[in-house]
Amino acid sequence: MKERILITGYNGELGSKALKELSKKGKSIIALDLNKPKEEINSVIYFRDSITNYELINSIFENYHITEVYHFAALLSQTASQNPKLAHEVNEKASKNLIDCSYTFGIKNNIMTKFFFPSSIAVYGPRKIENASEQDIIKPSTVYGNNKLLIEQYGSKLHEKSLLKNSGLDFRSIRFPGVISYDTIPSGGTTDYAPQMIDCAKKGTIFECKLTPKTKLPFIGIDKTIASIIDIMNFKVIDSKLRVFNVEEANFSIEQLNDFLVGQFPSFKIKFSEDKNFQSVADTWPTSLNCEKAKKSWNFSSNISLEEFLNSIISK
Ligand code: AKB
Repeated sequence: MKERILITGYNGELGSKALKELSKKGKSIIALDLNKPKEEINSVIYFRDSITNYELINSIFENYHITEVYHFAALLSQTASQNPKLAHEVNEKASKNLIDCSYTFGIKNNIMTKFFFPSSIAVYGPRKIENASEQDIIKPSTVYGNNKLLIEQYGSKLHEKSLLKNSGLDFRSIRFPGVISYDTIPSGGTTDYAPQMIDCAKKGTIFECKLTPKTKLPFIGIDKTIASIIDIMNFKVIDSKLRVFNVEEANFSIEQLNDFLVGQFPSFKIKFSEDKNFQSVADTWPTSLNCEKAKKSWNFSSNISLEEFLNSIISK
């Protein structure tokens, strides 16, 4: 069957770069976002609507015979905390509908519809742990973390059911740490401080930090993020009961990032003014991730030092 991809949230930090990368592979792409494209790619069919428009979603599956889904449309942690009802509609109900459509049309077309779901370190909690593996105690303390965990479990269960039928859903998910882009400054997330700090250092403006200096979290660069998404979806089969995998390139505290930036931009200044809404979330997320399962199941690898990682980000 002709490969047809559906990408939701194609204007976002991950969606926009995944769309660009996938369009280079000559795949037939249907792209959905609330906003119109910042730059149109000729071969892509665009829809401007919400993923909560179930009639539209179902018609896209019906009319375009979708074989792969990359689902990036979501509210991030801080936005979700401020809008729990909307987070439930978008991050949970609409995501479930997309998974159900993938499963139903997979069975109808006798294929396993590949489904990529970007999960998050937000599923961890309530204690801050080091070297967290996928099975570590998971009791999210945020709306967003509960949203993400629910969809991880929903997709994994439907994947197992599909294996028995040899058709339906092939669910694949990566639990992302903070993502650092060099050309997009995210908002609405708890880990946004890292790209925001780097942006302020480059621009010579003071950065007001909502977290304490010792706060330590894991991160990944956008290039490795997109490469990981393409890699995990390129595998014909991922022979693993586990369907959700950790990835990380570096982990560091805010004072480590500040020391590095001052070394590169001596005039850079940071002002700490703790925000409980941010600190209470960061204090439940792991300081670092164990990525052995991703290495074993789909060859994820990262052996970059903190210095090399940060230099690669600021040099872009
Ligand atoms: C956030 O900070 O909300 C996201 C995430 C780690 O999932 N960047």
